[in-house]
Amino acid sequence: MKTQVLIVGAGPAGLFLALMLHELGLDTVVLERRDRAYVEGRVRAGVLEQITVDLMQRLGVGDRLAQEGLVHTGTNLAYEGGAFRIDMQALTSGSAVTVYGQQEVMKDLFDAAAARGVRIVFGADNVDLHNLTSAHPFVTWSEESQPHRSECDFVVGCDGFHGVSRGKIPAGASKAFERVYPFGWLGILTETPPVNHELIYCNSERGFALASMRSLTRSRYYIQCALDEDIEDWPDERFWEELELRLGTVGGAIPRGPSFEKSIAPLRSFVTEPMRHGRLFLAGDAAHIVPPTGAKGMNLAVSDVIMLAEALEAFYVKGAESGLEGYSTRALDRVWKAERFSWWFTGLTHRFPDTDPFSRRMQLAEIEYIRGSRAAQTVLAENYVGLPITGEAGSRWRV
Ligand code: RFL
Ligand code: PHB
Repeated sequence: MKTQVLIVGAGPAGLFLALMLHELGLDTVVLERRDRAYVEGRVRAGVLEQITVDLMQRLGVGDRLAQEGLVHTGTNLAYEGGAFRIDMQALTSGSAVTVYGQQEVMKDLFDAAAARGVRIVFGADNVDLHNLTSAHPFVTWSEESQPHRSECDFVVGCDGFHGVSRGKIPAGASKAFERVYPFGWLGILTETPPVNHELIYCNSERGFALASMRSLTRSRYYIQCALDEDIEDWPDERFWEELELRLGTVGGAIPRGPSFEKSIAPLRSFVTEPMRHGRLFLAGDAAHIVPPTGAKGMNLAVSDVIMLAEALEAFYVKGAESGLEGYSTRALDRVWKAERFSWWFTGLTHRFPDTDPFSRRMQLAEIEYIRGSRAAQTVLAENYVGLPITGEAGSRWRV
C-alpha cells in the first residue's frame, strides 16, 4: 500500500485531519486500533469552540450540529457566596461556544468519511512507524493477524495519550512537561433536563462540581472525587445527594433520573515538545493533555490539525516546507496558552488535599474579584471561547 499522509488514530484529531486532506485532494489512510462503535461510544467532550463549529461547517458535516447544537453565550461560576454569569458574548466580540457531544461529532465525521471514500482501517493492531527521519517513512500493522505495510510521505500521530506515536520520538529529541492532579472527575450521563440552561462550574467546600448537558433532555454532571474512588461505591442516589450538597440551591432543584453512563477520569496536564520528529507529526492528545475544566482538549486537537492541514497543503501545492518546519512552534504557542488556562481554572475551582484555610480564602477572594471585575471576566471569557489561531492558519476553515 502507498499513501501521501498516513494518520494513526481515528479520534477527532485523526478524522478531522483526514477529511480536510481529502478536501484538499490529498490521499490518506487512517489506522485505528478499535472499531467504530468503540470510538463513537466514548463519552467525552461536550463544548465546542467556534473554530470547531466552523470547521464542521466548512467540511460539510455541520447539518446536525446546526440543528441540534446548543449555542451558549454565557457560563456560570458558583461558590459559597452565590453564583454569577460570565457573559462571554458581551465580553468578547460576540463569541459563544456550542454544546454538542464528542460522540455526535464522531458520528458525523465517520458518516462523512464513509460517504466520501476516506480510507479508515479499523482493528489495526501492532501499529509501528519506521524510517521517520528519512524521506521515505513506512508504517506496519496487523489486521486479523495478517501483516500489512504502507509507504507514505508523512505520518501523523493522532493516537491519543496512550498511543504509539509519541514514543517513537527518541528521548533525547523531546522534552515532556507534566502535572498530575491529586483527584479525578466522576461523571454521569442522564436522560433528564439540565438543571440550568447554561453550564455551572462550582467551587464548593466539598470539592468541585460541574453541571453540563448534551441536549435539552440529556444532562452531564461531574463531581471531583478521590483518585482511588471505586465507582461501585457511587450508586446514583449517592451521586445526586453529593451533587446537591455541592451545587446548593444554585439553579434550583436538580431533576434526578437513572444514569446510563458513569465513569471516573483522572486529571492531568501534559505537553511534549516538539510536536514533530522528522516526517512524524503529533496532533491532539498524542502531544498534550489538559484537565477538562477548561473544555479545551478536543478543541486543541482541532486547532492542531487545522495548522497541520495548512502546512501540508503548502507543501503539496506550493512545494513550501516552511509550514511544516513551523508547525510545532505554532501549535505549541496555542497549546501552552490553553494549558495555562485549564491549569488556572482547575486551581480556582477544585479542592486540593493541601488546601489550607489561607489558600481557601485566596480561591474565594479570586472568585469574588472575578465577580466584580469586567477585566477579570474578560480574561476568563476570551480563553473559554478559545484563543484565535495566529497567522494565516485556519482562514480556509473559518466560516
Ligand atoms: P483520542 O480521542 O484519544 O483518539 C485517539 C485515537 O487513537 C486510537 N489509538 C490507536 N490507533 C492505532 N494504533 C494505536 N497504537 C493506537 N492508540 C490509540 C484510539 O483508539 C483513539 O480512537 O485523541 P484525539 O483525536 O487527539 O482527541 C482528543 C479528545 O478526544 C480529547 O482531548 C477530549 O475528549 C478531551 N475532553 C474535552 N475536550 C473538549 O474540547 N471539551 C470538553 O468539554 C472536554 N471534556 C474531555 C472532556 C475528556 C474527558 N475525558 C474522559 C478524558 C471530559 C472528559 C471527562
Ligand atoms: C461536558 O459536558 O462533558 C463538559 C463540559 C465542560 C467541561 C468539561 C466537560 O469543562
